[in-house]
Amino acid sequence: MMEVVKLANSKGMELEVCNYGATLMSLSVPNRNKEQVNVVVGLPEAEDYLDPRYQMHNLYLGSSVGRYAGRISNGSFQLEGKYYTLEMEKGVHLHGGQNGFDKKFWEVIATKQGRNPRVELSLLSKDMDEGYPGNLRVSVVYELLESNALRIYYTATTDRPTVLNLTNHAYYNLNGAGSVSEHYLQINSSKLLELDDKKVPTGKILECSQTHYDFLKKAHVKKIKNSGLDDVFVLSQKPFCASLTSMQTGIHMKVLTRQPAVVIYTPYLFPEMELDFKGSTAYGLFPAICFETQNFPDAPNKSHFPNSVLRPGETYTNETVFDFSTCMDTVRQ
Ligand code: G6D
Repeated sequence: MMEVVKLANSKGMELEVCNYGATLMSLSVPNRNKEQVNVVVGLPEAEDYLDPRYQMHNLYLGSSVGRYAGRISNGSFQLEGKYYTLEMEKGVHLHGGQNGFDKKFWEVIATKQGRNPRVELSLLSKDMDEGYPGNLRVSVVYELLESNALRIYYTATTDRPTVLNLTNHAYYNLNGAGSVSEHYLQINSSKLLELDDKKVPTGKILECSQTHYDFLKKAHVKKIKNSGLDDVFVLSQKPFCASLTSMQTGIHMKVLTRQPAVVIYTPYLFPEMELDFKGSTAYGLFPAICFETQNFPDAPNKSHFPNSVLRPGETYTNETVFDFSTCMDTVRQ
């Protein structure tokens, strides 16, 4: 049964979460003039996320993604001598499969209003759910800090060894509409994973300086040219991961995490003709950008990648903070 939880801190930050997919539906923060801007792309009502006209586009707007976020090659992996096969399309398993965590009804298990308001949702992913071994108990906490930050904290435990990689697939646009092409982007990474033609890691790690992906210094998102980003950046100087700034609204967002990588994804276009977005917002080319903090994709099949196996008695954690502030200098686009 669908449930929506709204939270607000004392500094003008508000969010809406629904239990379907433990989805972040909206996140509004004050701009330099203290007006609210919804910086997360979402749909008008929670029920819209069930609509086949939305689901057919596989956008994962604001969703919690798993059991394994990203791509797994050949839709299979071996674990403790056993061979597991997963749902796949064109030889690739993506984001936990057609019925991944983004399409499950999570349970709202706790809500706290007042200072640092938070909501906790929980899911039991049963043994062999979408082909993955182990009964996995997952939880996610969305928390609004009084410093105007959003903290997203995933934890999980299992009763049998399994592979696991969770992330949040929110799309950010600090103008609340239009395009992110003129946003300034900084990525605190000098290395990225080489991907094959199916966007699966080859196992090779490239220097960003060898590509046009070098965002160690802030640059406009439009520097990326037409192909956009859909890449895995290796994080070595943590916790600072990336930042995004809009000179139009003055909103600045810093992304902090201790995960091994961040997948940064800038879709070229949304299917605007078929979808109504929250607030009847219109987006343009390069409408938003995702910061999917996570382990390396396909780590279950690449022994030299960071460990992706969770065993009984261990707790998986993935904590990411999106820290918001405003910069007063106004450079009109
Ligand atoms: C595309 O390749 C991209 C993925 O990285 C993204 O998560 C998805 O669209 C929404 O498949």
